[in-house]
Amino acid sequence: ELGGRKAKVEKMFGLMDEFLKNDTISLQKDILDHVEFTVARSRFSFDDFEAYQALAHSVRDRLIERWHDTHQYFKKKDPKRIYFLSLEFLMGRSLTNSVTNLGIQDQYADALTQLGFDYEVLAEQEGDAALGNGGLARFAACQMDSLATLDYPAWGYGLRYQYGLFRQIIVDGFQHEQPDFWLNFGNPWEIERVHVSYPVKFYGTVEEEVLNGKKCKIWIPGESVEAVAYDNPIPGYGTRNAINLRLWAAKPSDQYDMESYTTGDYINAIVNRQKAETISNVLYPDDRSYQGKELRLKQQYFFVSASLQDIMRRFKDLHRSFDEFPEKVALQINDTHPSISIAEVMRVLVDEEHLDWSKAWDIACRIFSVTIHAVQPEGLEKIPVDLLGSVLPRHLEIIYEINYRLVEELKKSFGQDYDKLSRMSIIEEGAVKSIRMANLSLACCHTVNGVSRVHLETLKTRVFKDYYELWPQKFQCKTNGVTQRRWIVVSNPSLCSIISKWLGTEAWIRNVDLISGLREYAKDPDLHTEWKNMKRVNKMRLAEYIETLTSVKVSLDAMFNVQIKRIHEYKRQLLNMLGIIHRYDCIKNMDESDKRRVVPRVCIIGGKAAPGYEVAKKIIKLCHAVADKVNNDPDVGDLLKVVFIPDYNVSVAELVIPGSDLSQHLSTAGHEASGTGCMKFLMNGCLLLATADGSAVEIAEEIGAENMFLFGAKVDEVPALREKGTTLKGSLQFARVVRMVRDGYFGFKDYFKSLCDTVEDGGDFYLLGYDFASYLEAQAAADRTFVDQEKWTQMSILSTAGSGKFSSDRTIEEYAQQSWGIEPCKCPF
Ligand code: NTF
Repeated sequence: ELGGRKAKVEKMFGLMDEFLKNDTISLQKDILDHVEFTVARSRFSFDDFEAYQALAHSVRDRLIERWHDTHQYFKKKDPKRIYFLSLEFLMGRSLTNSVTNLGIQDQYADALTQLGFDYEVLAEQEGDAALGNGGLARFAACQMDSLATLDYPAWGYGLRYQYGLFRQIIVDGFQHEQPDFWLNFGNPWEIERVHVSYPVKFYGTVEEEVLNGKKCKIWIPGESVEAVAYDNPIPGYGTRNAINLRLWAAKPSDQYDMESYTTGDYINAIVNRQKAETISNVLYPDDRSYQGKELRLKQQYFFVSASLQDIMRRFKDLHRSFDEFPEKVALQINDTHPSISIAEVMRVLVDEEHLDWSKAWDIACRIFSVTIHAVQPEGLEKIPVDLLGSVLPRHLEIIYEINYRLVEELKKSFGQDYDKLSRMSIIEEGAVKSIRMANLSLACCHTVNGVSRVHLETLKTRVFKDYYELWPQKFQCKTNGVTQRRWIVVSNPSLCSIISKWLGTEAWIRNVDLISGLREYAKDPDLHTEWKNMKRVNKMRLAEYIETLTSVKVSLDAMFNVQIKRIHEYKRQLLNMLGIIHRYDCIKNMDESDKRRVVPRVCIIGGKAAPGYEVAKKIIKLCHAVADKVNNDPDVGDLLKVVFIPDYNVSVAELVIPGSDLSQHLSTAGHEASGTGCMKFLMNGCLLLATADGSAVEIAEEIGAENMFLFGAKVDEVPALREKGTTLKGSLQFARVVRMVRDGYFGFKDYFKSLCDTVEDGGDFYLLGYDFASYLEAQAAADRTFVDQEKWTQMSILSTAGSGKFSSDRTIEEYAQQSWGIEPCKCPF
């Protein structure tokens, strides 16, 4: 038998080429084959989109090859694996990133040119995979790139939403949301695994049963939905490793609702079955609060349950006893969203594997670590007890048991300090009794990570103070990072060549510490010339894009001043707008000779507001109202232009960031957990104008505070300033610009009234009034520096040179060593 099988395998190998070939002719042949057999178009007539599809499939073949080899190798070596659970991944486009990481971009570009196509034009055909809202989700994507590049045995697990983050369209200056039909034209980057599927159960009751003389609980679920795997290979750079991002889609289950078939209501039975699919239908578009939605809870449990079944199956293939589980498995919970996995692991170990509670708990405590991405307690999810009890009745019992034991333990430390006990409890008593998912994570995880030093401090001293005092060793700082592959190599190829040329090596693409070697040349006139040319070409590309989208023509000599991120009150896009209004007001009051000294500016703003977030939506409208007035004012001309870029997403960022001179990060100190956008700008040599918040504090340490424009209240000043409340008055300048908006200078007087109220009338929670003067001063400093182009370019070079620390490669190394205890496992070439 064995001999027969071996012969078959040998025959198969003989039939296959050893590896797919990457010479120009082979690539062309592959692309044409895909045109004809995958896309099913004639190879004599196909358009750019079809060419993109064929190209993507030929890249996908190469990815699959590596991905198979990597998994074969992982299986053979059986290292400890990290499983990264995240409800959101913001991957953006895959083509250019994959081709770069595979190292065959030039070959593809040649192959396409010879076929009469342009690689860059085809790359533009791809839509973004936007299965996430903002920072948290994009950071997850950067981490996947670093995990693959650094050869870590890692898996990502998440949800395959049918509709990703909404598309933003602007009508008369107002945001409208439209569904993101990202799968309508197929997705060449995923592999549907119909045979990898698991049932996920909901609702029902819990019953008691006696097994081997012991009482046990069993869950009799009321509904079952099938989770089907869609695999997305993630290639590393400069390695053969390609890891897997496995996203689950909900499908009706075979066992589901058999009852209705027998009642004869065939049509309704089918329609009801289809409802199962709604679980993975749509991403929640609000990134800060999602309290108490049944569908949200079902999404969380759905992906967690399927992932854990998959992980346990893989473990059990090779191991008999769960004693070894913590040696083979590390589970990372990305924010509190997947914390139900703690209860699920306990349920499986206790109810299905029949381990003792204390043994199961010990295992759970050794496998889980969590990263918190929010600062405000509102960002931490709470689930009403009634809801959890109805959707996952057994999990609610388990959480009660965890909490009972936790409180017993806390009593040993804190006696009868009931205030403290109730703050630390997983159950929140109150009008709506709820489960605090963060506390569930704190009780179990061996590590609780903050995403910057300032953020960790906030977690320790405010958000989780009680827990920190009890378990200080659990709290760790893992400052975020971003991948230089996507954010320099792919999105700014000219900068990439300059860096490699001046460092004399491309090694920085895998080892970004080397980038500090640029410091040595920060004053070199030849480097300055190359640097300025690079910036100008990138600005030109951005200017064309702006003109196509908004019909606004902008001057390349102006300073491109950018703020792109989700619209939030704490991120203070309104401060930016008020600053712009101030600048406009000044220009209006200048004579011609003063005007000659004004540094021309193009102010670029982009970002989405959560659909129900009224204040954020008003800020978007204000941008448009101000832009309308300013851009059409002949007194102003090229001295000031205001541009709102609609539908901000990852690929827009890839275009905007390399073309920016100055970027703005204006959060009220203590509110931005880290910020990762600033790191992308930093890498691209854009100067930062920022508050001393989140990672900006660490950036200042790396590049020197003199190389950026810092302003505003410091983290520890904010609480006292708020205390002063009503007695705090912004400057006269502040009052004047707010008055302009109030008086309808930009129209829409009634509509903007409530927006103005947020920063006046004793409110101003985010301290715009207080910070305004210092903000204007920082802007003025930026103007003065911009006039001195040598100085500006030097600061720009020093920004890139000091960005090494902010690579997600460094972040991942820290996680691997300090939280997960995993080692690289490099697939041999
Ligand atoms: C974000 N959080 C934080 O607001 C950012 O400061 C941070 O850089 C990123 O996470 C990544 O850590 C979120 O996106 C969320 F979802 F929590 F609101």
